[in-house]
Amino acid sequence: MTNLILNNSSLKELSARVSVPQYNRENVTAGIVHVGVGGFHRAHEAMYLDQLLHDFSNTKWGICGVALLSFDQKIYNVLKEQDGLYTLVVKELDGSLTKRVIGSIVEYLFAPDSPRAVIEKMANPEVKIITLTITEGGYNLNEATGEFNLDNPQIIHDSQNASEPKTIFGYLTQALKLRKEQNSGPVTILSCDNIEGNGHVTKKMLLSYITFAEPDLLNWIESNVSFPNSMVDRITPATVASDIAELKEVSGIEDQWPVVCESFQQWVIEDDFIAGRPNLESVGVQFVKNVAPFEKMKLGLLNAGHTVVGTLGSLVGYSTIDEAVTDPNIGAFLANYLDVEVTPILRDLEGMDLTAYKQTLIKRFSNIYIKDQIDRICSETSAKMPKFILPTVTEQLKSNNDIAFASFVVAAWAVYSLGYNEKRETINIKDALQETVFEYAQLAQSNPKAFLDLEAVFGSLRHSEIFSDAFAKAYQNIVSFGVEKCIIEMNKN
Ligand code: CS2
Repeated sequence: MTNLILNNSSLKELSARVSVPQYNRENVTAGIVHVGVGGFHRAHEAMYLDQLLHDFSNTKWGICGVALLSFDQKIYNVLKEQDGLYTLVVKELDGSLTKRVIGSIVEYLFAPDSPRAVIEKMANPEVKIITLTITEGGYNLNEATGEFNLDNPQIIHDSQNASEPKTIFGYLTQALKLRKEQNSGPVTILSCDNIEGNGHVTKKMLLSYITFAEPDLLNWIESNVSFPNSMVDRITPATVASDIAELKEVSGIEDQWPVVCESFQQWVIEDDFIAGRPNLESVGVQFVKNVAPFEKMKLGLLNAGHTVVGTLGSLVGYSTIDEAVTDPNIGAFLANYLDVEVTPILRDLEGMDLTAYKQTLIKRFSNIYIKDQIDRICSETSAKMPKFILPTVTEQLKSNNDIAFASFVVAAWAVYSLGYNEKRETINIKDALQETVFEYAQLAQSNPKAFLDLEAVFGSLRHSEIFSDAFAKAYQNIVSFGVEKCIIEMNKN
């Protein structure tokens, strides 16, 4: 078998080895602009649209990917070289896998090189939807006030350099302004990040910026832009060198950046697309009136569950989620946390089978073929805590319910943030607030509660005596006895 470099010209020959797009990519135009073409987008939205494009009447729903940050240079270069093509390797729980070349990304722009091209693309009348995966921390929300952070230097930059923005808010504002000026028509902005009420948050944050930077645009937006909420789900670890090597060895495909993911996939969206939308229900997307119950369940159980297993697993010295969750003590801790502290706040969600969801989620975490990196899960924990774990604590406190497991995880994060696991090995921390978190983690060594003064994460929760006592107790226990002994004790109760 000869090796073939993945691009448009090798597709035909590759079709004998893997499934490839059967539609004519040259006929496909970009009705969607997507910002943040990471692994998750490529395993999820781009995959759904690829499937949709196989119904040949859908040619206007291709994707134009946008790389917003200089950090994205590498993926941009790769996708450019590969004509937007990449291989999606889906791994089942039993280890069987399917490989498929995805063709829905038909254009790609690198914003730092050509901000104008991105603004014009977003304002193109053919574009009906702008989708975002800009991460939980990307919305510039001040957790302490619940408001848009106007002090962020990048936001100030954008307000003073309108034609060369750096943030998503600067880009969207200029694009909407241009849409209004050139009569491009309405557009939907769809957030695909793991945030409760992600559409509401996007709208609130964008309007705050616009009120500050381009107030004349507000009326137009009110009647020309919609912001549906959505819930997205598919576990997608970071691609590693062995994924690339394996694909080459087994299938002879030279793909510089394939994506590996689990087979589970879910996308639930509120049907509020002001400029029309593709017929995504035909490929399994659920359209609902209210996405809140789905989102609450997923963030509270799955994403929070990841943070629990990742933080404890990292301190103990594991490197993947499957290793950590199959450690019986961590596995039992996770099950207890979900049953005792999360399930009570979800009990009123109509039509949700929580027991089945929890069982499936533990199976998904345990998938030994996925090897989801704890480093990935623990990246940006300062943004994930307030979205995944702390809302549960707040709700549990309102009903005087248990918060011991959650407080323990927060305490474990404080210890983790010192940068060493319990084997005294360095932890590879990746967090936009890393330096600040480290300072508070150091203070916590002599006064644990000082960690909770990290206002950007804990907001007003730091004033709760019950929470801070539970946190301090957990912190002392971890330092004195180590994670494992503590969780064995906690699991007994
Ligand atoms: C993870 C998510 O980043 C995280 O902490 O929980 O990336 C998770 O894998 C996805 O949301 C799954 O849908």
